[in-house]
Amino acid sequence: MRIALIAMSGVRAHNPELTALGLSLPGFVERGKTIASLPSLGLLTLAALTDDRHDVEYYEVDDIAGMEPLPECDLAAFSTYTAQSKECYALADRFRAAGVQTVIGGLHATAVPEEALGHCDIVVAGEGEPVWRRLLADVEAGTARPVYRAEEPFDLADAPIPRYDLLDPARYNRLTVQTQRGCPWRCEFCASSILLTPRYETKPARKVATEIEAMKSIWADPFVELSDDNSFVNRHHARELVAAIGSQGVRWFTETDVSIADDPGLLSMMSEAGCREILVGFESPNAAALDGVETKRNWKHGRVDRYRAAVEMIQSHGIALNACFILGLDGDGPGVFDAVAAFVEETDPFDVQITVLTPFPGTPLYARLLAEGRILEPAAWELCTLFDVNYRPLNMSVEALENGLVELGRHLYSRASTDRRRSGFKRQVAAAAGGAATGAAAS
Ligand code: B12
Repeated sequence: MRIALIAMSGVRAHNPELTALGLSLPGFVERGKTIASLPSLGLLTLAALTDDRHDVEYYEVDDIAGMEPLPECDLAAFSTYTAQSKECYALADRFRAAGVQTVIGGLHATAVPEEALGHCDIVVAGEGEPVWRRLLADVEAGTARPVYRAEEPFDLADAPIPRYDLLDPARYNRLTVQTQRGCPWRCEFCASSILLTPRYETKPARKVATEIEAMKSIWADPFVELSDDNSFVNRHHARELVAAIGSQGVRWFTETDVSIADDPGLLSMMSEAGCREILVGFESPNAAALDGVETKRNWKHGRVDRYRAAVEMIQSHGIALNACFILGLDGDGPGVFDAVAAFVEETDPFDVQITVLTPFPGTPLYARLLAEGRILEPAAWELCTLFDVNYRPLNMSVEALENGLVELGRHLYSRASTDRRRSGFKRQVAAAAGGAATGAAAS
């Protein structure tokens, strides 16, 4: 069979003011450029599980959307998130009209498989690896079912090496590798891999090293982004993982939770192993807003007192921090914009990310806000960009949240604020190095 793998990549924002403003501000542009050009690791993974007798082509949506006629194939397989799901549906409709079988997978199809089925022949809900080979065999035999869903969580020890060789490395400024799935914390808003797997799963460290090696066969000195939700929950695995990545001599970035600041030994290892930046979801600097955000143990609420010290602890190891805040949480009012600005000014994280609370389908947040009659436009998935407001905040108006996001963005991503944070980071690194040197001299 000829299989076209189609990645609905790119970044999206509908709010015209934020789009116009955001795209011209230094802090936003830098991160925006970086994240806008990442390939679909899900599709590269499925490609690796595809028998050699099939022909596989990998496309980014921008390559294909304007193509007339569409590339010839027997099966068009799409991977999409929520924000681009409608664009994905429109493209799948075109393939179907041309007589091509279509399959859609990914986080959005997992959350609303029935909706996706309106635009394709087959939907894969949940992890792709356990069902992909069966699905291809059924398509060949003409017996494919409308929905495939893995029965058991996938064991990442069985993960194939993603087909990085299908990519043109010149198009990307980072490549991704995944070292774990799931997260023990159940944040109400989380629309990430906890929707795919109920367990916290880790990939054996040596396997991660092998995958990075494969990446290096197409790009000698890649910047590696771990496509993880929370890399270092299992501290034993974390140490093996960091050592394995370190053995590859690459620079890398990942996402983890604030408890990393409790482990200076691991931070030192990470720094030596090439970790350049980590992203941590602080969500809000206010305790009241964090109360109940993590639904299992109220974990984030219990950590807020240590947020300020955490920034310095992380950055003093030479690891830049991207501190993430969600604007419009139920426990926050209009004071949150100044509170975030003050937190950032006091602590100087290298990067800051501000987004608005976003009710993604399949999350407890979406179900709650829908039940409370607070979703403005149900199923307006194109607004699930993290920058567009599609719910009624509890303690401020929609306009106050939209304007607050834009104003805070204008402030935080201004050249002055960006330079200030970058100098603050350098100061923290230098102070720690000075302290270490003094300590060494004294001992
Ligand atoms: C890398 C990444 C990106 C890359 C994606 C590159 C790409 N082409 O896929 C880029 C930078 C383009 C990106 C963009 C955006 N992203 Co993003 N991104 C991530 C990130 C960090 C990792 C995702 C990843 O690689 N996972 C690993 C792979 C292996 O998992 P997977 O894709 O889910 O695939 C598995 C299954 O889903 C399934 N599967 C997936 N596709 C298919 C297809 C078929 C045919 C089959 C059978 C199976 C299958 O099988 C795979 C293996 O099991 C996550 C956060 C995180 N930590 O996970 C956010 C995340 C996915 N992004 C998010 C968001 C909101 C966005 C943006 C809207 C941001 C914006 N404003 O523009 C855009 C989305 C635009 C769009 N396309 O709709 C949300 C999505 C939530 C949601 N449910 O939609 C997440 C979860 C982060 C968050 N804050 O919540 N992102």
